[in-house]
Amino acid sequence: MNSEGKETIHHRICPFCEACCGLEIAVASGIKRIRGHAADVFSRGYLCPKGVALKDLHEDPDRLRKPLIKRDGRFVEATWDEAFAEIERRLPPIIAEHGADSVALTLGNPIVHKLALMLYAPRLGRALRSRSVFSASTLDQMPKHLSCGLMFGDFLSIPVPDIERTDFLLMLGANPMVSNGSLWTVPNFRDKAKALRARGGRLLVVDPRRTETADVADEHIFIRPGGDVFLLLGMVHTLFAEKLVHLGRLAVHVAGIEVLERAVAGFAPEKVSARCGIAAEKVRTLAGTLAKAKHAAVYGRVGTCTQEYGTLCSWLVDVLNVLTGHFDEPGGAMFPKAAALQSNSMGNAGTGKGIITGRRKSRVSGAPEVLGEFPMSCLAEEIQTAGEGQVKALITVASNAALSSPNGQRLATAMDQLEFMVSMDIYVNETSRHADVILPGTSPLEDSHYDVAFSQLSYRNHARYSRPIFPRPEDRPEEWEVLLRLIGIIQGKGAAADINQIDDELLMEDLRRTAGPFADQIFKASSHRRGPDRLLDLGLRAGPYGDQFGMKPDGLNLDKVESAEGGIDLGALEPRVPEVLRTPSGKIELGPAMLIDDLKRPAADLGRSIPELVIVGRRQLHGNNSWMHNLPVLAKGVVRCFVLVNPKDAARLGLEDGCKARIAHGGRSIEAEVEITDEMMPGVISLPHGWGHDQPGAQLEVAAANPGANLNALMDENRRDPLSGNAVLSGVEVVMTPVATRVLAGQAR
Ligand SMILES: Nc1nc2c(c(=O)[nH]1)N[C@H]1C(S)=C(S)[C@@H](COP(=O)(O)OP(=O)(O)OC[C@H]3O[C@@H](n4cnc5c(=O)[nH]c(N)nc54)[C@H](O)[C@@H]3O)O[C@H]1N2
Ligand SMILES: Nc1nc2c(c(=O)[nH]1)N[C@H]1C(S)=C(S)[C@@H](COP(=O)(O)OP(=O)(O)OC[C@H]3O[C@@H](n4cnc5c(=O)[nH]c(N)nc54)[C@H](O)[C@@H]3O)O[C@H]1N2
Ligand code: SF4
Ligand SMILES: [Mo]
Repeated sequence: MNSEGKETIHHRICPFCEACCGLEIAVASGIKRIRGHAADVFSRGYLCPKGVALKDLHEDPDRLRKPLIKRDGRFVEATWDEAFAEIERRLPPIIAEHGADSVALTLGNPIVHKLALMLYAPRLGRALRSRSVFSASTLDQMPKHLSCGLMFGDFLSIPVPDIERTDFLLMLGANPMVSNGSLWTVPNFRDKAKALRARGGRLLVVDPRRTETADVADEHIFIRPGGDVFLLLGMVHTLFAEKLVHLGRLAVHVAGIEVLERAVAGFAPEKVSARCGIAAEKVRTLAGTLAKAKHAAVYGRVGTCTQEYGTLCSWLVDVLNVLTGHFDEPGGAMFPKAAALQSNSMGNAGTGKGIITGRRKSRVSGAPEVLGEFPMSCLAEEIQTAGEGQVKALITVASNAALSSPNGQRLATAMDQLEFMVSMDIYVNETSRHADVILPGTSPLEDSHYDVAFSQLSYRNHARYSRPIFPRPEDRPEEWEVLLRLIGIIQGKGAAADINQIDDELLMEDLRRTAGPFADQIFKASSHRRGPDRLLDLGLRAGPYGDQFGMKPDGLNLDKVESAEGGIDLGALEPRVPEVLRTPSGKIELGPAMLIDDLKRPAADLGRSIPELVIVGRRQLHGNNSWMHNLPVLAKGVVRCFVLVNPKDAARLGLEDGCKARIAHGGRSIEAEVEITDEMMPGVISLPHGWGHDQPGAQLEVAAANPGANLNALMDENRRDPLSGNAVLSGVEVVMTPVATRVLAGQAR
């Protein structure tokens, strides 16, 4: 820890995005400097502007340090004991009267970026035993979980491009130059793309916007929003029609190829061309280039998931990888093998139970459960519709659903109809302002960290751990301790229950299930650690590189990972088929019945007319979804919530650069400033999500000064991919009209 005045250097993995950069933080009675950690084995010194903003987050006066309780409509500061007492007073009676399902849980994106939340939020879910669980996954990547679950047998068996060895990377609906990668942990994409091209490889981007990533690519192709399924089907069709299918080593590990070939028969390039906006010949060329490349990978992300055919797109991306012989091969799409807690390296290798979805249907819309959750976009109706199982109380954990989910206004109204709401959050923001009790999280610099999720999605295998940099104020519990307190209350043990005992009990339950007769022995093995660190140590020791509790003395444990400054490199990705598979057949399922059946929808949709104007989203380097607009270093002097419009559309609609325009859909509208640019495909406009910080009662001083427009105010809560429940957040038809022709001359953007 830092001693007053004297500068000390610390290392911390950045908690903000999936790139998981190693940071070097200089401390001398406060944070002096943040830069990339050059000796980090994984990110090698890279960082983006958000990494530097960790200082502003740590010091943000709006970041909550004390619990808040709402009294007579106003938040007042409370002690932790008072806050838990209030929860104990109000939550259990609701469960007693209306049952566990009446308490909903929403889980937000930052959970995966905090070890304590990642490992203990699921424990809260299990203790609650409510079916009313909702998360950011159904606003983001549930289609990929589902397609991978069906193909490979585990929701978390998600392949990533082996970028350092590939010759051809085909990227759809992703902009890693800004997002820094997603479901693919790949810090410093720019240099990796540069290296790919320098060795003669090619990067091709398919996106309705000529993005920052398209700018560093060899080629960019515009696609009609929501048209990816048609492009991908046309490519698969071509592979079969032109006899370009080459399974290679995987031939004996693949099932369902005949059913797949039959199912795509109606999607010849000529048939799909109009719906994706790409010439038939181009569709064929793309398939041919992919098939002929020595090492290639197809990668699709947010743009391919947040649309009505999300699961089909996610599936077809990997179908293309498999059919062209690039799957599970160096330079292709490969499975990482994480050091700790990766589900597909546990249990029997090569076969398993596969996945099940739809064990329950949501009460109001009948949406199927996937990965134990219902679609986030169903939450409002579950609160507002009376009847058995109606949601009466809500616990949010690092979730800003009121801004991040479609038609958040309806959800905000619904939140005010709840009998009780608790938010675990670091701000009073658009969501937590509706809560009765807010339980603040710690600063990332006050807790330890290890990327359990992202090491399962990394371009290279590695193990890296960060210690806390600053001591936590004594009266402030860590977030896993807060979760255990809530568990104690839900279990009827009360707010004052011994959380260490609860923690031990929960761990023993897990160990009895996973380690059987060795449970007691393993329990003792990591008794020198507490909480998430203990779970992590056990995960590392039992993992594929682990010391196996002494049986492999050279193997990993947390002591070893902790003492390796800059982390431990575990090498390039290696082929994992068939060991990685957990399907009942022990094969890669190319034609799962659920997906083949769903092809009826695009087949019926081939002739749909193209709307005049649709809206898509985008991300911005200086923010992170909805919650980093309050950090001065990122907000400095710039207005960024612009709607991008193609010049042809601007002329047709009478829009001038810098003017304000109204964008309307479904009887709702927002206003945003226009930037005219040919980087947009004609007929498509783009607005970033996560803005709209003008809600009364939020305490976000910096963000409120430049609130921006909320894209999700336009989105429909009823539009989903029916298989995964993922919200449709892209390609929504809108009407756009100028509000004022006032040109904001000279304004900085
Ligand atoms: N239209 C449109 N909507 C989208 C998207 C889109 O592309 N277009 N993208 C979607 C995607 S990919 C995602 S992941 C979701 C995200 O959806 P959410 O997870 O709901 O949203 P975030 O904006 O990430 O908000 C995170 C919340 O966690 C809080 N928080 C931050 N750090 C901590 C912490 O350390 N502890 C605690 N307890 N709380 C913390 C923040 O204050 C904030 O309230 O948004 C989705 N919404
Ligand atoms: N700076 C920054 N980094 C972030 C975040 C952030 O908010 N800011 N958010 C983080 C989160 S939670 C996530 S999930 C990741 C997401 O990371 P990415 O998946 O890279 O997401 P985006 O940058 O939104 O890129 C999505 C692209 O899809 C395009 N698109 C929209 N509709 C379609 C379509 O129908 N088809 C195709 N082919 N393309 C389409 C959009 O124009 C956009 O360029 O980023 C993470 N990193
Ligand atoms: S790229 Fe992501 S992980 Fe790296 S510094 Fe930026 S926000 Fe942090
Ligand atoms: Mo996300």
